[in-house]
Amino acid sequence: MEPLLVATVTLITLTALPYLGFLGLYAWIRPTGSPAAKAPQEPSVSVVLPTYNEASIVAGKLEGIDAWDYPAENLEIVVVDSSEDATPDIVREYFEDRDSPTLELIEEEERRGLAPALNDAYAAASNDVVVKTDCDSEVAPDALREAVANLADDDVAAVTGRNAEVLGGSDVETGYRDIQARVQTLESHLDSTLIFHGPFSAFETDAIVPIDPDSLADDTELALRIRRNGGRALFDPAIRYKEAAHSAFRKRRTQKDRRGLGLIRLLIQHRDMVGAYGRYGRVVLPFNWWFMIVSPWLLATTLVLGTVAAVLTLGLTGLVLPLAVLAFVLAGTRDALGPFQPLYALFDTQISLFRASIELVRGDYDNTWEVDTDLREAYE
Ligand SMILES: Nc1nc2c(ncn2[C@@H]2O[C@H](COP(=O)(O)OP(=O)(O)OP(=O)(O)O)[C@@H](O)[C@H]2O)c(=O)[nH]1
Ligand SMILES: [Mg+2]
Repeated sequence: MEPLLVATVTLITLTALPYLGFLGLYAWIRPTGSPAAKAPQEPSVSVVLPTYNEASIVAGKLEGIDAWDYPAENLEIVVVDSSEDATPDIVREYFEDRDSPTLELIEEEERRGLAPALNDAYAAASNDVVVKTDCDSEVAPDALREAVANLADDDVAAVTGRNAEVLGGSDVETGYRDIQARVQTLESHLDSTLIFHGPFSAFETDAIVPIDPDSLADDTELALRIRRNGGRALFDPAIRYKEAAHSAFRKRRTQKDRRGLGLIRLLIQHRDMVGAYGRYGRVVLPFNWWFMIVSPWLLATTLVLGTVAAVLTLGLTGLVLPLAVLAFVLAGTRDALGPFQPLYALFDTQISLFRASIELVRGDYDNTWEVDTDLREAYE
C-alpha cells in the first residue's frame, strides 16, 4: 500500500509543479493590460458574422454592432449563413434602408461547418482589418476601438478580448474566465496568447490564412497560424464582450468538451511549434500542452490511485475521498462553493479536457454541431 500512497503524492506534486512555476512567473512579471504599443486609429473593418439558424437573435446582434463606437462608413458586415430558418431574410431586411455599414451576404446552399464558412467570409472581406464575432455574444461598444489600437503596433497582427460578464450568471464560467484572463495576459506579455475567443477576435486582413476546414477551434487556429508566420497574437482585457454559459454539469459538457477537443487537436497538429517561435513555443505552448493534455490525465490517475490507496489503508472509510470529490462537483455545479468556486471551475475544465481527449481518440466528433437553444434565450 505504501508505494501507492507515495505514487499518489508524487503525482499530485508533479501535476502542480508547472502551475506553481506559472504562478511564480505571474508574480514576477505582474502583467496588466495589453503589452502592445496601442495608438488610436480608424482603419476600414470587415465584421465577419457566421450564422446558422440564428433567426431568434440575429437582428439583436446587428443592432449591437450598430451601437459600436466606430464610423459606420468604415464598416462592412460580412454575414456567412448556412441556415435553414429565416436568418438570411432577417439580415437582408435589416440592411434594406441603410447605406452604411454595407452588407456582404454569403449564402451557403448546404451547411458545411463553421471553419469552411469562415474561410469563405475571410476571403470575401475587403477591408484592412477583420473582426470575427459569434452571433450569440454581446460586444462592448468600445471593443473595436481598443482592438484596432492594438493592431497599430507593427508587431501585432491579431488580438482577442475577455468575457467581462457571463450571461445566465454561471459562477463556474465566471470563475474560469477570470483565471483564464490572467493566464492570457501573462502569455501576451511573454510573447503571444494561444486561445482566441469566438465572441470577438480581430485580425489584420493581410495576415489571414485559410484554416483547416475540419477545425473545431477556428479563431485559435487562425491566431496560431498568424503567430507561426511571425505576427504577435495578443489578449487585451480592455476588449470586452458578454457570452452566455451554463453551470449545470451535463449542459456544460456539450459546449466545453467540443471546444476542448478542438484545442487539443490543434495543439497536436502544430506540435512542431513547441520549442521554437520564441517564448510562444518555449513557454506558452508547453504550458497549454500541460494544462490541456497532460494534467487532465495525471489528475484522473491521481483520483483513482488515491481512492485505491485510501480504501486499502482505511477500509470502507477510504471511500470518503471519492465521495468528497462528488460533493465538490455537486456543490460546484450549483455555484455553491463561495470562495472555492474558481477552483471548481478549473476542475470542471479538466473534466472537459479529459473527456475531449477520449472523444478525440475515438474519432467521436462532428463539425456541424447542434446550436444550444437554451443559451440563445439569454440574448432574446
Ligand atoms: N455559417 C455557419 N455558421 C455557423 C455554423 N455553425 C455555427 N455557426 C455560427 O458560428 C457561431 C458560433 O457557433 P456556436 O454554436 O455558438 O458555437 P459555440 O459558441 O462554440 O457553442 P454554443 O454557443 O454552445 O452553441 C454562431 O454565430 C453560429 O451561428 C455553420 O455550420 N455555418
Ligand atoms: Mg456560442
